Amino acid sequence: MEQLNTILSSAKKVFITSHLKPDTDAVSCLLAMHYYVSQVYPNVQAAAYLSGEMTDSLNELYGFSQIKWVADISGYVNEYDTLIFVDASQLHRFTINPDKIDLTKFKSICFDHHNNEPSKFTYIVNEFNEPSCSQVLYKHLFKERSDLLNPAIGEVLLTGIMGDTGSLRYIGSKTSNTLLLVKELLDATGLQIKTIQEKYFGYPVSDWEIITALITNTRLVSDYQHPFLYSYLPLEFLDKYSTNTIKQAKNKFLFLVSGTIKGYKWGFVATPDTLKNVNLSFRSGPDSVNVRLLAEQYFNGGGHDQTSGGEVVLSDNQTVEDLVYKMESQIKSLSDLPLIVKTP
Ligand SMILES: [Mn+2]
Repeated sequence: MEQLNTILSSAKKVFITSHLKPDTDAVSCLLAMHYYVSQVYPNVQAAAYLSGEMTDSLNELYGFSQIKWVADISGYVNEYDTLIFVDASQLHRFTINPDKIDLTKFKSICFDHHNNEPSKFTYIVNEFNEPSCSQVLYKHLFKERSDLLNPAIGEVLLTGIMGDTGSLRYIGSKTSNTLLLVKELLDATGLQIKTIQEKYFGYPVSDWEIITALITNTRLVSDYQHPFLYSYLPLEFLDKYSTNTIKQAKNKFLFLVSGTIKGYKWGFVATPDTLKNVNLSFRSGPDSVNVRLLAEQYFNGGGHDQTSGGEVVLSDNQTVEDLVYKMESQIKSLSDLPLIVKTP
């Protein structure tokens, strides 16, 4: 912390950013860091940048309107003497042109929670056992500075934590300390989890239209040793929605159904990416099918044991519905495969 203070005390212009395709935790960390630098070092000129398209579902977060959304950050950093990176720790996660940013020319600071080989920053805090970067920032920068904590910034941090923990659903014994930090933030903000859920994680109408179609198209397959469910969207959805909108809505659907239908521990969703390419998302639970191996071996993909993805090219005149029927019988023909995830 002393080193951090030394760097920021001598800084004049500070550039703060987070990773490409910023998720909720990334945006929250960016805003919390920007607020921290502005409050603690009032003589520093601090700016918050993100590469890519604006994600306006978070626009009620404190400081959101100050974010500069640019095509890529690499064209902007050279006006600054100090760079701060949050919620990732490899330069290529922040810019599509990592070779255009020479970290040795700057003082650089990084806060992260991903387990990977980091780029060379002047100062780095990477706590990869923590489920969100927002809580890493809270612990290091705000916890002991109650003067800096107010309802607005508490809401920013809480929203980031909820973003990376499935609104606290993924917290287990290894990460239960998060709940103590959440308690402190709830006490500081006077907020309720449900209020944040509605404010920042609610469904836009487009999501809802896609989700209802996915629910309607859901099939439960019970005549297999590992019962599963699946759903799909027909190609026509590409006429109405961008692939990005489809992806976001599909993720919300997967979050809704994963593990919620008794007896059906795993499944997949097929959504069109283009008129030819169909994207597959697999989800599984403990003691069920290892969907990483399934995707690797049969569906041109990979990922994690309980969350994976794949891709299939449609043959001429084949519909997505035809494809998922074919997948159903293909999966049912797989009898004795080492595909089970063991409970950790
Ligand atoms: Mn994160």
